[in-house]
Amino acid sequence: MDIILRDGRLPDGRAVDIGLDNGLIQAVEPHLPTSARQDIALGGRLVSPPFVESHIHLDSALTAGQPRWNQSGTLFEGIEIWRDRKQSLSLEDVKARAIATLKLQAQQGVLYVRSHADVSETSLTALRALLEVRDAVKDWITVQVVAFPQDGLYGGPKNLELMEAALKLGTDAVGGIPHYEMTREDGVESVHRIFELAQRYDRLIDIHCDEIDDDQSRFLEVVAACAVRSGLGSRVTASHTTAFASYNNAYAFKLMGLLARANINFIANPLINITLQGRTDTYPKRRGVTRVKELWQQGINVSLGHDCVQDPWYNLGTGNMLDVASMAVHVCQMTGQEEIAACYAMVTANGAKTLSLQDSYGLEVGKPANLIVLDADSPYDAIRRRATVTHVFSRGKLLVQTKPAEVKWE
Ligand code: 17E
Ligand code: FE2
Repeated sequence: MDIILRDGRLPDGRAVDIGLDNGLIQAVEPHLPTSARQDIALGGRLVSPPFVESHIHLDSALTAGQPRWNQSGTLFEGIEIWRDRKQSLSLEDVKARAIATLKLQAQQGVLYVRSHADVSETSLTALRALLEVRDAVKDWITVQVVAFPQDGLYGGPKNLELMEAALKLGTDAVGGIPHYEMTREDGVESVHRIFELAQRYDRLIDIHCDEIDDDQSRFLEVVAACAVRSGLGSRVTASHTTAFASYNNAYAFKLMGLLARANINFIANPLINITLQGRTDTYPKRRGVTRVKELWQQGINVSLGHDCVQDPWYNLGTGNMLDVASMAVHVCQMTGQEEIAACYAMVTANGAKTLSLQDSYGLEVGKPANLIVLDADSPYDAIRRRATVTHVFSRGKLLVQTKPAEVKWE
């Protein structure tokens, strides 16, 4: 055996030794009698599958304040600032920021990332750069790229053409933004077009859907209906869906039935949407995060994303998925023990399911040897203290180590 991790604790509480060899998990047992080239004593610490960042915009990461800061704190001012910033993109600029962000994520235990790439920019620089990055980093982190028409599929005369060119360049998924199209009809039409493209090019779907406080923004039902009719189901993801938090309960109840039938994935981005939404409210002020707890109670797959690390929409962000899980626990009022465990699953296994990577993800014999060790004894403890990820193993090798902070009282 190449590496044995001794006396670790799995998220479900089981105490185990884990053996890694040949890039795969070879053994997960209460006690491994064999010896290894490298023996690492975990002392009962949490050993977990890696974090999954199911929703981030790597093309705009680390641009906060360029060319100006978002004063209103709204999605719409963010889109305007980005429209200016993206005029000066170069491959080098996007690649450098994306790789710096991926390193920040990986050192905090993220080994799977789905990034949106804005394709409403005539040279497709953001997209080309992220496709190059996806390839350059594949030996240590898995990246999926979504072709995302930030200015709307019908917001400009060239946007549809650009989307198709992006798919030909090899993106993993088709994206969309129906609530930002000029009319409701354009929004509906964009969803139909996205499904058509996904089927023609055999790609996943991940749509920014109803990211607005308008209780009349109802593109989620269109996405769900298309998922049912096309049979694409679990290959489809609805991101943000913040308007769902503003729907009246009678409609929400009816919609929930359709969603369960559609079998689509949801991604909530609680860090950013708790700050972006509710900006036109006085008091009471809405939280603007989708109905995470109720979706989870229905057995629907929900994962969580950071969305942004220091960009025109959110000038904070650390890349740490425990920050995201902690914010979900608070905003979605998921403070029960099972609910906190569910929020941990939303930044790990549920994220893998959203990315359609569940077959190669998890701490089971025969799976790729991607795993992390945390300075915590349970997912609850990890979220509560935003525990340090002490070891990150990727493709069977130790990739990064971090020492927890040491406190010394005099
Ligand atoms: N673009 C968008 O439409 N929505 C967001 N939350 C971000 C970019 C970050
Ligand atoms: Fe987003």
